[in-house]
Amino acid sequence: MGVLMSRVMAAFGDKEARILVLGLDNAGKTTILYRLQVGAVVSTIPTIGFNVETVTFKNVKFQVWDLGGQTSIRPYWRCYYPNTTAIVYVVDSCDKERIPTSKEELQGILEEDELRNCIIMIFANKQDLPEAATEVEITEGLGLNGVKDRQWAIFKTSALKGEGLWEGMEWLSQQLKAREGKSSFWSMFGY
Ligand SMILES: Nc1nc2c(ncn2[C@@H]2O[C@H](COP(=O)(O)OP(=O)(O)O)[C@@H](O)[C@H]2O)c(=O)[nH]1
Ligand SMILES: [Mg+2]
Repeated sequence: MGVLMSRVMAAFGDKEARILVLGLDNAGKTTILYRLQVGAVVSTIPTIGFNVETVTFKNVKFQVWDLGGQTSIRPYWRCYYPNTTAIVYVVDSCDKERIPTSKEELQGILEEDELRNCIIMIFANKQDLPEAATEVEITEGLGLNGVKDRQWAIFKTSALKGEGLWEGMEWLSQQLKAREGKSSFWSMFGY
């Protein structure tokens, strides 16, 4: 495992935490999971046919599934929301036709009560391909500028080449550290 990943993990402290890696099918989520090289990916189909991939590293679980499609399985997603610290939202930058769908799915996730304190990291993936939409186009397409009440950031990535992922993880660990600092400050006053 890379030095950077160790640092990200250190930023979590020893609390149980979850990172959800979400997005439409074919966005590159599974590829990213393998790229992070945190351990063996375990694939399970827990309920009525949605596939969840899990990698556990110490106290942090990375969990991946595809958004979009059947609405009947959505209530089951909620089982995975508790203890979620961050969401890595992956977009296929070349699939311009489905950006509105990806936006809708993201908005749905942002509205989930149990996920309201999550840090949101967007990966505009497949940037190695010439037809990829730019970061600005993805930001607009997902309506990110309207997201005011959350910590979010967007990164250009190529899961295929392993580019941009670490910049994102570095940002995430900074956010976690800042959050940790804040909570230890307030804990002095009994909060
Ligand atoms: N060119 C390119 N292809 C990618 C990239 N990331 C993933 N892919 C390809 O896109 C397809 C879908 O990737 P996958 O990880 O299975 O997507 P998932 O459905 O979101 O898990 C596979 O053929 C990957 O090799 C990338 O950054 N660039
Ligand atoms: Mg997959």
